[in-house]
Amino acid sequence: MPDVHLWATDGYISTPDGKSIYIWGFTDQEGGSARLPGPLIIIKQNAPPRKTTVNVSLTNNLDVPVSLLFPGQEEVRVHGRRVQPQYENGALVSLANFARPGETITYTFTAAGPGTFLYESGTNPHQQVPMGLYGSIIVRPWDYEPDSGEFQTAYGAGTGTEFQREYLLVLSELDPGLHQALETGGNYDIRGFKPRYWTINGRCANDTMLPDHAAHLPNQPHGSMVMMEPGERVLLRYACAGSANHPLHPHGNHTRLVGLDGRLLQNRIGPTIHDLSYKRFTVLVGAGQTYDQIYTWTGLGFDPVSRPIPTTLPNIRNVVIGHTGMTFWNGSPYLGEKRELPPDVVSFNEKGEYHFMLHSHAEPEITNWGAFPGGLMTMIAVYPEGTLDEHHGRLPVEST
Ligand SMILES: [Cu+2]
Repeated sequence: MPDVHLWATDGYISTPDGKSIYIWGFTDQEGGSARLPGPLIIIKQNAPPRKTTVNVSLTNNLDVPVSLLFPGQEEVRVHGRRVQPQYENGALVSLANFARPGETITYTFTAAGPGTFLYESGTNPHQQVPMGLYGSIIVRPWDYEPDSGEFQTAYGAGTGTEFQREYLLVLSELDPGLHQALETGGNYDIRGFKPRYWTINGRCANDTMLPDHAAHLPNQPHGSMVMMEPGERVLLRYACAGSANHPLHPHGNHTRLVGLDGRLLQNRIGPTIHDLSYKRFTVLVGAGQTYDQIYTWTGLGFDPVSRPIPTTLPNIRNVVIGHTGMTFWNGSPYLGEKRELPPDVVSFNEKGEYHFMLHSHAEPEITNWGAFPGGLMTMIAVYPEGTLDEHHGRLPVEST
């Protein structure tokens, strides 16, 4: 039975335009700073008929009450009793039992189905969730087995959800006015909420493309570069912890939606299986929702013999070789083939891979306080076969 301990506390995050923003959030380290998003909880289900019961203890180091909601999980209890909305003097003060400042409270739930889920504060959620009190949960099917082909799946063997690599992108948006007010004791009217920053895994572009555990982003440990090889099935998990919907789309190929809110898009009526998965160019990631998708890059129009270059050749003036002295161009339009670059030109391209965007189609969301590029934007990098390190796109079987 997995046991998780979270601390609600405060801390600071960085934005690529040099700001430091005060947040509330969760950490799994006693005495640690708040992280954005909160620690990822990964649970592998027990083989049926055994239930998968999870204990989450919450210690509240903030000076306001904090609680946890587990949307999509079943039998959520606190100290053995069903979780309840909390009232004081007849007024609703929390959607769930809460921990007062300094208290520890233990929630228990049953992870009844595989998929991607959120957890977040249910106390003043309009304030506490945008401040950063949210995180996500991955539930793996009981037969999950990494590197096993048919058993490395999102929803179980035989569900058509096999994958080779997986990436989790947790979205949110942030109004610095709210954060400043809570840091300094100022006033803030939530009805005037106006986001200036948009985050994937707690980072704004271009920090989204930096590696996990980048040293200068200690409270934003997760990047969101999607790194893959041609033909691989990549499981893209989107989770929207914000209060707005965000239209995300990857370039290259469409995604196939296989799961929504932790529900496999499949109907089983007797022996008949109806496949309800569907392909999308842009997925409108709804507030509070999660989307599990399979993405495979084939290269539009790519054919190794008749059309080996699945792209229009860039004009040489547009490949940034020259006075800037650096380029993403690898010297060749072919995946994996390199040509010599002019002297003094540095290429960021490692192995002759292709880079293209995955971003929000709502243009204000790809800025940082009005400056492009920023916000909900990251890159997909397709590496030549056999050149991408195995550790990319590998999340543990279970969190420890
Ligand atoms: Cu685009």
